[in-house]
Amino acid sequence: MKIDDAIQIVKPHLTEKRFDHTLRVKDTAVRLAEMYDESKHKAELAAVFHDYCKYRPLEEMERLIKMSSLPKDLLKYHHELWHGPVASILVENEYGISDRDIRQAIYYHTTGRANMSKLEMIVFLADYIEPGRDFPGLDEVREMAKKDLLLACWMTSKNTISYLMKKNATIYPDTFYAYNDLTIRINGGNKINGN
Ligand code: DGI
Ligand code: FE
Ligand code: FE
Repeated sequence: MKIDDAIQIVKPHLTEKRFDHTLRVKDTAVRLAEMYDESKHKAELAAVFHDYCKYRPLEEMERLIKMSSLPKDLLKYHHELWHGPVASILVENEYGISDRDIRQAIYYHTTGRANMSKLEMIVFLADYIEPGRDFPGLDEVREMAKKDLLLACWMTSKNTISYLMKKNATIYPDTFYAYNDLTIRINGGNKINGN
């Protein structure tokens, strides 16, 4: 699919603010893809569709989770976690985007997971560091994104878990799996001290 067509498809599904966020995630993902030698087109397409279902009615997402092969435990967790998995199904059903790498990057953009591919990490990180975001500690992650993709994703995952725990929110297993897996992958190179 051509990127301009993808942009026109998602636009009516998003608010103006969310659409602008999506375009910034796209540009950030392309930059990361260039830097880390990943397919620019896949990064761009996954980024354009990553929040495609952000504003779907909850009942519609709930129905799709129940009817599809998506894990039912999603329904026990916050509905904020549904839009990635739901979009990964709808982009295929509605627009024939069957590329597994792209669909996984859309699926896991909120939580991450163990064993993220380079493309998944790029979309996960681009969503967090795009220039419109303002989280505590973000500049440090932006700097790290220029040097080390794994470490930048690890910081993202750690910040997200800390933020959620401060709010007493429940944390979806994949969110923890992402953090643990990234820690193990990084510690193979002894970049963080821990146990
Ligand atoms: O869709 P965006 O706002 O661009 O960003 P996102 O999809 O990364 O995240 C949406 C929200 O989901 C964000 O406030 C962080 C939150 N989140 C991420 N992992 C978890 C989570 N919320 C809960 N409750 N549990 C998680 O594991
Ligand atoms: Fe999202
Ligand atoms: Fe997003």
